Amino acid sequence: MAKYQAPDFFDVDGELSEEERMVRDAVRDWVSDRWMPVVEHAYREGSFPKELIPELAELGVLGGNLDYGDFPRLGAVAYGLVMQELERGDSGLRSFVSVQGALVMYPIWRYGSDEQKDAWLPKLHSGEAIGCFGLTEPDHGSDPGGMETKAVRDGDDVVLNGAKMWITNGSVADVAIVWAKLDGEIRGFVVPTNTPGFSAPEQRGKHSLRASVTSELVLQDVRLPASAMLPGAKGLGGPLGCLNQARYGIAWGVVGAAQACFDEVRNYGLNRTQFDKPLASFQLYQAKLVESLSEITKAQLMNLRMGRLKEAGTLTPFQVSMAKRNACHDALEIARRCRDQLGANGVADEYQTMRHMCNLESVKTYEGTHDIHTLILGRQITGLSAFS
Ligand code: TGC
Ligand code: FAD
Repeated sequence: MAKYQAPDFFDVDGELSEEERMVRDAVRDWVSDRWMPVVEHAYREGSFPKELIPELAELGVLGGNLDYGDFPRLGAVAYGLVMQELERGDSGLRSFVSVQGALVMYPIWRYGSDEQKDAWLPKLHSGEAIGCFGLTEPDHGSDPGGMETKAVRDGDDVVLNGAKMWITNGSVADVAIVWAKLDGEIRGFVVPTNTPGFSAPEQRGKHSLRASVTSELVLQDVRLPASAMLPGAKGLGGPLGCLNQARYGIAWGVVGAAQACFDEVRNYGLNRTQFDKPLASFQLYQAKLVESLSEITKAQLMNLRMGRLKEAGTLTPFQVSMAKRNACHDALEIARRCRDQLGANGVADEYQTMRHMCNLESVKTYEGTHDIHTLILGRQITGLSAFS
């Protein structure tokens, strides 16, 4: 495989601090050296290479942006670059880190008690514990407000009953953040997965995101002390506040996947000959490369601006929706175009493009589908809701 050359047509690099470049390069090198040799095997097997978790933790990327203890406190742009480099390796790798940081550590950090923070954040940062985030249910995906999972008070305890579906890391998690209605109000619960009544059967048979564990969560009379509830989260705004963090990471991440496809196809076009000339010498082939690089560049620039707004504390959820929607759509189109440019080789696992293409179908779907972000933005632009 040719050495990876990240496309950067508008010199985004020149806008980064030395520290941001160092963080980016450390993750880029780790992905090249440690992840790329194992990813195809993991994807074929349908498993996440858990043995690499300590190395990920060593890189400081698990919740590394949170202001807690001796965490590295990565800035928003540095954190985004980490996501970009991880997803260059595979969306499943970025998903693992996103869920752990943005969907498990973030809610504990933002909404949790000091006891919850001290019990879980250090272990999750060091990779000693793995977490998952249970919002989606079999009958409530885009409309999580309709969830049926219930919490009922019983003396000093709460008892949870219900089911979650499509939960990343579910079967390998030590702790689950479970969202459930208590007296009709959505609340978050920190559930150790060894609690009696909790189970997480793995969902097999995915054509996408195969190097990532996806599971149901089944909660049957799961009894917890009332202190397991996140005190600072009340209503749908609780989980949605976490999704803002994860969607931010996805907008950056999918650029990495698109960059990987582009890099692969540019090399391929320069090296494969048809009609006695390199493929890359044909106008149609070049037009496709230009289209892909233009879309990558636009997404890179939007992400950089988004990151700077986040650092300034002025980023809105609507800006995050636009970036997530735009980047996922474009990355998937780029992956499909690149797959076409590889001809028959594009369906072989010797090349990575089709793996990215299949993954991006999930990434476009989770954390709010393309259409849901369209409706979120449509409501923001017009003041009129088209959800129902
Ligand atoms: P709506 O009336 O809009 O809002 C209800 C309350 O929530 C507040 N809110 C937000 N707060 C923070 N951030 C946001 N982005 C927020 N959006 C809304 C809102 O202010 C309101 O608060 P309050 O105090 O007034 O009650 O609610 P709605 O029911 O009309 O619809 C909301 C809708 C459709 C936009 C939302 O439900 C949505 O985003 N649906 C998509 C669901 C989704 O994204 N699920 C993701 C599951 S997790 C996942 O996929 C992980 S993949 C991980 C991986 O592997 O990487
Ligand atoms: P639905 O909501 O049933 O939507 C189906 C289609 O209808 C979509 O095209 C949608 O855009 C469209 N639609 C829905 N409502 C409207 C409307 N009002 N107007 C017009 N069109 C509409 N969830 C978690 O909680 N935690 C996780 O860790 C997690 N990981 C995931 C990992 C993978 C690999 C996948 C695929 C999903 C994961 N999810 C997770 C679930 C994900 O967030 C949901 O799949 C997503 O929110 C969409 O919900 P749904 O699949 O039920 O689709």
